[in-house]
Amino acid sequence: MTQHLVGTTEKKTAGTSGAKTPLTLLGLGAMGTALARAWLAEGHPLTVWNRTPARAAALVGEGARAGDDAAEAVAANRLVVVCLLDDASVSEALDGTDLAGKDLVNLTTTTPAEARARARWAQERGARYLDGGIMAVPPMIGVPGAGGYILHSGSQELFEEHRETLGVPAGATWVGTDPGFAALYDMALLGAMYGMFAGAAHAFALVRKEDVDPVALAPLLADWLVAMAPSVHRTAANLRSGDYTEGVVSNLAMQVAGTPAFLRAAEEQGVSAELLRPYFDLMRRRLAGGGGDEDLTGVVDLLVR
Ligand code: FVH
Repeated sequence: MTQHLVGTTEKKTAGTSGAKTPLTLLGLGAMGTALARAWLAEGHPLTVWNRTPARAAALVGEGARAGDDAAEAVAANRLVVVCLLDDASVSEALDGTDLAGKDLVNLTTTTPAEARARARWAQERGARYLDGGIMAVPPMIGVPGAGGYILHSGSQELFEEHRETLGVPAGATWVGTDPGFAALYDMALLGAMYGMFAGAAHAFALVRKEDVDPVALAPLLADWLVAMAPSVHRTAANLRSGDYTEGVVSNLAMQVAGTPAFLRAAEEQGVSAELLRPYFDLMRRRLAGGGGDEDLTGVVDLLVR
């Protein structure tokens, strides 16, 4: 299976590339509305549809055309972007639409298996298909330099055909021909994000009953997380080489020896250690298996069933 990461397409300045591709967008939730505004701001003729029609009203005032129903909105343009709640809502919204000859880009968060099934489903209906995963929150959409990007997978040719349009809301990045890869990357990155949120929740809980202003802790916390984030490059290099002792800075034996202090500190502060404990258990299992000279890379293998 081909897997490539190609350069991100940053938002283009209006008027640099002639006529703008017209498109249809199904789904005007928080994210869909932000996407719609980005395309309208770049001058793309836009047809929108939402299950609750009232959500289209403001966008119509800003230049969008509202389809009477999903089928009519889909019929309006070759390029159809979908940004709905989940895979089930995509089934519901597209039921009864004619997708023959359409280029369907599904930015709804789904699992890799759902994305692959959706690609086959679209192909059976005569559509070309790209899956997508949005690595941004709505305020980052249409804001160059905000750090957001959108992962795409499926036909590279189709991606290239629509690269400019797809790159308007946030940088467009193609991650492989396997239509499940955008969802796979999305789940991996968002999963890591939730791990970070869990760690931050523990940190704030620890100081909650003390005379510590959470606003004073926040910049220290953010800077620390940013400082530690590059450790993923070492993990990745060790996973690739298979040598988990290479370049180790803080070995597992030392780190496991420190874990009881974290549990005692939580106890002292009247804080549940339920977010830390599962990770500490994995560290201890790896140590028991002989990984004392490694860093934390071995935990990855304990997770893979
Ligand atoms: N918002 C965010 O921070 C995240 C950032 C990362 C990517 N996600 C994903 O984007 C998808 C859409 O998210 P959203 O923020 O727009 O979500 P909501 O504001 O809750 O809007 C949901 C839209 O889905 C429509 N909808 C729900 N069920 C159905 C259905 N059965 N049939 C047709 N449409 C349906 C809903 O319509 P309505 O309630 O207004 O009638 C909204 O348009 C999502 O996959 C995130 O994971 C966002």
